[in-house]
Amino acid sequence: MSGINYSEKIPNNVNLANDRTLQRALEHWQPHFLDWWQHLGPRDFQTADVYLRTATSVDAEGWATYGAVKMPEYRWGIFLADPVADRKIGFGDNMGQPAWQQVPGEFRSTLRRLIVTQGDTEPASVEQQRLLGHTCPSLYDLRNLFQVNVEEGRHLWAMVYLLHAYFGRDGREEAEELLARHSGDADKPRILTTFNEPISDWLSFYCFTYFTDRDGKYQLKSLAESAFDPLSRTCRFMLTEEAHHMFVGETGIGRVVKRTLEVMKELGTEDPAKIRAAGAVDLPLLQKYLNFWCSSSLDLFGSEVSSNSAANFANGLKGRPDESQYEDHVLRAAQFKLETPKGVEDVPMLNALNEVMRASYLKDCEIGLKRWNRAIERAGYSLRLQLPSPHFRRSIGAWVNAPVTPESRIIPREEYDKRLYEWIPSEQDRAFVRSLMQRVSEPGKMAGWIAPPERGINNLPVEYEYVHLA
Ligand code: BYC
Repeated sequence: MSGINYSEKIPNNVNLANDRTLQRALEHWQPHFLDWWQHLGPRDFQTADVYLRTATSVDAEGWATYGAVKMPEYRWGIFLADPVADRKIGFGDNMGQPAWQQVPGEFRSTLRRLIVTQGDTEPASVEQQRLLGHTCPSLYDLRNLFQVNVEEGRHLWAMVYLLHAYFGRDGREEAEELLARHSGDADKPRILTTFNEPISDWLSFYCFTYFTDRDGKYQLKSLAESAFDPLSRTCRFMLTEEAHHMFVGETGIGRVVKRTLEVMKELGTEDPAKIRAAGAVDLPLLQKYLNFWCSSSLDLFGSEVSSNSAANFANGLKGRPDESQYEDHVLRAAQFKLETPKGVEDVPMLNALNEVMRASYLKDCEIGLKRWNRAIERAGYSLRLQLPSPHFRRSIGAWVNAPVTPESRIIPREEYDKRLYEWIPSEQDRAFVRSLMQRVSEPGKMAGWIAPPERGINNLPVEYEYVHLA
């Protein structure tokens, strides 16, 4: 089961050849996907040879092979993690019953909505990043961008497979819609807020892969717990790819910090203006980018109090990440102390699961900050990068539009409006970052605002020609 059949038009490990109707439906969708990729995927690099990894098996050992591929020829396919024998539902009111191999009628529209929402983010991120190739800081980074992009494309395939295989005509229509909505489109935007934000510079790309892909990790982990087994297996495999995306974010920001510290040392100054004049990203500017993307990504967990999340959990559709680490898997009696602008309120735990997940996500976000701050400390500077308060700049939930500073202080609205661009990038800040974004595409060369990575891809040297520009 683990092996993937690459001899078919759509590589897969789901025995697609045995289900002619499904195979035909997906083969009908395939050219629409390729057309979307050509028009809204990475612009101007479709003929380049990119050193990409491709999934060849879904088991733990060596699921990937590496080689030069032109992106439109990447073998996007349908890969599910191996089934767990006799898998049982691990949480909610149906706990202990066999996992579902089909969609129960009563949960059809909710499950479809969850799958569509997940699926919508994947092509959205490719659209957001489509122009970044023009300003890559190195071929190493360009290759990583494209790796992320093709894998997001494959994650779209994963969700489209579920829609086609389990949701009939509605599912096929939703699959078409996934290619019809576009990031930032005034009439047909992507579903979730963050996926309509432009990513027009590499600092944003690293922050997005650090914060937003990490939301992906948490959402996929919670869907991997689902009683709907095909969804669980699909998400389990997607998670193996997600790790690299967060690596790109964490090491990308780490390399920016490293380069900035070098410039600070060379110049003997912490003055942001002098650091900018030397062509590097001053740390307060980086902090603004962290504030922007972290606060935006926090919205992706939904409202603090959510009847959707309560029903999804009770019905077994969506669990908590790593559900087995908890003792109570039913949560009918548990309460949660929720902080709101009016004070602390007791709410049923079932309704507070978005907040529970947001809190564990934030803890995970701290890991990179600790590492970057260690580098700053070692270099002898007192500044520390921080995560913004989870109540800062929220546009969903209990803290929506509340005038809260990144340090969690509630301040008068007027002061907040006046000071907002002390905390997130102003147009001037963005223009400066854009001015740094000059393409560097000679093997081994690096833009001046970012340090080289510690090592290359798949044991190759950093100087390797990861993208051969045709
Ligand atoms: N923007 O009860 P509520 C990834 C909607 S990232 C716009 O507060 P609920 C990736 C919500 O949809 C992971 N709308 O929250 C990363 C609902 O609308 P409907 C993506 C929002 O339902 C990088 C209404 O508000 N996966 O994979 O408990 C690159 C009330 O909802 C937002 C998923 O998100 C928002 N920020 O939870 C590539 C998993 N927040 O349905 C990929 C699937 C909420 O009433 N989605 N709304 O019309 C879900 O589990 C849930 O839909 C949410 C919201 C967690 C998003």
